[in-house]
Amino acid sequence: MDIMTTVNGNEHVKHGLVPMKNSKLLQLKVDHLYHIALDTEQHDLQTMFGDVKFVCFGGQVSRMERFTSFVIQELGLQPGTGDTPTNYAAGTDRYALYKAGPVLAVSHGIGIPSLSVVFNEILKLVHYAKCTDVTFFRIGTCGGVGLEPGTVVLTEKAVDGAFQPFLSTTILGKKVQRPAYVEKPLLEELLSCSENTDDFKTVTGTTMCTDDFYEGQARLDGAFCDYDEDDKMKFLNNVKAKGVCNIEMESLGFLAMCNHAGVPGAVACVTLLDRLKGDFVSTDFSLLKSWQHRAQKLVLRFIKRRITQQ
Ligand code: R2B
Ligand code: URA
Repeated sequence: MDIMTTVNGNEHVKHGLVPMKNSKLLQLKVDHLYHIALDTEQHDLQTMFGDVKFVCFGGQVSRMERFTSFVIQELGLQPGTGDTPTNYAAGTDRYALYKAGPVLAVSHGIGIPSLSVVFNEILKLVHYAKCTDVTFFRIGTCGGVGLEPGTVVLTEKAVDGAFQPFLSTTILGKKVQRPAYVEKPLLEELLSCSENTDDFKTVTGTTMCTDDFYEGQARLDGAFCDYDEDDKMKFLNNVKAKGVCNIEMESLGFLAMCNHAGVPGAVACVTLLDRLKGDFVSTDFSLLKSWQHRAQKLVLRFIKRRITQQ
């Protein structure tokens, strides 16, 4: 297939296509999307993925597989031939990639570095596939700050572990800053998908995105900890006072990359615990699964609404 017609072109934006920011890709004969085991020569990406409108990222493979089955069921789609949805990235076990009608579900692992690799390749995939009017979501889990566990938090803006509202990344040995925010209309549209009859709360707020689950999130139960309970609580109370509702590990990278790519993106995470009350995530996995389903439900309502509006 043709790698690409234009780069960064207004024509792309006009037609709702995903613009590609890297003109060097035009010189490639074949682009290998190495970590998702697809390429532009052996796979007809436009036929396989051209109808995708919603790309949903989430940390775990099994969660994204379950989400795909849920989408298939809720959108009344024909299930595939196997017992489980097809993993299009099965040639590698780095990430998993599922498709249900207009929805692509992608696992991203833990942390911004892991997310960044698959995000790059998915962005190129939706470009090569000539997808139009695509919206990206991260559907995840987090620690809440002063919220009842099981609450869904929609990120308004993301900050790093030192409250900086941008992704700080290193390119050619230099620090580069990329802002991470959610477009207000998209946030409001997503928030409007919560319903009075929901058995959980949905709130919006600032998300703190850290480089680590333990010291990075002021836990006392990591292998390393050079601070005490008082230091921890001082920090977490300050986090709350600064308007942070939840803490996780990818929102900043996700939103910064969406913003930089010119793709609308939003983050919906369910809180697994209240960090003002403790450090341990419950090991009641069936309860955790049912909570994780809440953020998925909300995003799926958004998708259904958008589909019926088309
Ligand atoms: C939430 O949960 C994971 C850590 O347990 C991490 O990926 C995140 O952001
Ligand atoms: N994910 C995180 O990053 N932190 C938590 O506390 C829970 C889930």
